[in-house]
Amino acid sequence: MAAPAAATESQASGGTQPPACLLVLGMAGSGKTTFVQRLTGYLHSQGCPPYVINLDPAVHEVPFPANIDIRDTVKYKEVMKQYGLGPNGGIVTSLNLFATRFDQVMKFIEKAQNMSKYVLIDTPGQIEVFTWSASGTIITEALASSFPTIVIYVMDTSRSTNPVTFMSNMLYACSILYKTKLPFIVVMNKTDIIDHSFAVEWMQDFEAFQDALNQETTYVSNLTRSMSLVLDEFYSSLRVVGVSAVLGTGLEELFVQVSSATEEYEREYRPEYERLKKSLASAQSQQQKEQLERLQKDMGSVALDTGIAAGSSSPVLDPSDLILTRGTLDEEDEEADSDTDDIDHRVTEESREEPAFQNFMQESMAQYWKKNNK
Ligand SMILES: Nc1nc2c(ncn2[C@@H]2O[C@H](COP(=O)(O)OP(=O)(O)O)[C@@H](O)[C@H]2O)c(=O)[nH]1
Ligand SMILES: [Mg+2]
Repeated sequence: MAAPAAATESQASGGTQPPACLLVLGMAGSGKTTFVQRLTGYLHSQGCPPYVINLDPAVHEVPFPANIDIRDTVKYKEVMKQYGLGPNGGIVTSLNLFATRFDQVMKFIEKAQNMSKYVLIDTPGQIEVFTWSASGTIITEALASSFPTIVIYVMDTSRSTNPVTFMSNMLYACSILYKTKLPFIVVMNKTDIIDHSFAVEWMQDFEAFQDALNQETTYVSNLTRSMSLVLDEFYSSLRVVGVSAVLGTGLEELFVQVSSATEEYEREYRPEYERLKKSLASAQSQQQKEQLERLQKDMGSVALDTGIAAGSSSPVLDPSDLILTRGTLDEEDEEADSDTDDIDHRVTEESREEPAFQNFMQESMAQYWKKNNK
């Protein structure tokens, strides 16, 4: 019962404790969405309802009640069509558009902090869309500079029983840890299929992992052997929890780890962020501004060419305002969209991006004016 305990502790300590943001990352199919769904249900049952954010623009159905859903803001299929992008480009661009207005999301989280002790954030299916994109960095840094933010790396235990696969997954986890530099929990999911004890043993006992590797004869295993030495330090401080998102097992243990990760944030990250805030405030905001400007320029420079005077009293400020307010555009049927998979995106995406976006902006703007001038 760590969740309510954590909640009670913070209430007892007087002032409002900022909510802990759990950023759920993991390979496609590892069970992130199912995990967030299960966690949401669990926290509700503990009388500690979380604030839930869906950042996957391409998910068909969100199986949990999302307080903020990127799909309400950016229609990824529309973005695909208007930019002439394939599915991956559409997802990345949608997240970029959303990230330009993440300040608004931050305000919502701040408002909700008296009601929710936890903010759960589900991310796009393909992990690299978030972990290796400018928008993922902007979102992570925005969260981590204000709230205790913990990375929850979900892995599919049943697909990691091969020592080489396991190691690749762990290297990926390690790279995310070093990139985000945030408190980190590895959730070994799908323990209803296979218990995660084999993985824990591999992490704690170097010999056991070597024995497993010895069954492998490929050249890859030699590389893995030397790399596993490197990973030893990573393993030694790693929080690992076995969970079944489907059955809901392991969640109490998870919240014990979340409490300890939150403490780690307060102890090690918060002072660092405060120090950074003070000494680098201007430099940092300048850099963020530049990043945002670059993003906005990449996607929305055309908005400046539409003939609206700079000093105009128009409420339209930038492309993402339009995205946020343009309402629902026509839904397209599945068959028509799937044709775009045949396009060679490397050739077409960049060349089409600007004119397509220009059309998109003009259409959106027209709709926006119509709506607002009624
Ligand atoms: N057996 C089992 N299957 C799971 C578990 N968690 C997720 N899944 C399944 O794994 C698949 C991918 O899950 P999803 O949550 O969509 O993964 P995501 O792409 O990471 O969001 C779905 O078919 C889920 O039903 C689990 O704990 N046990
Ligand atoms: Mg998902």
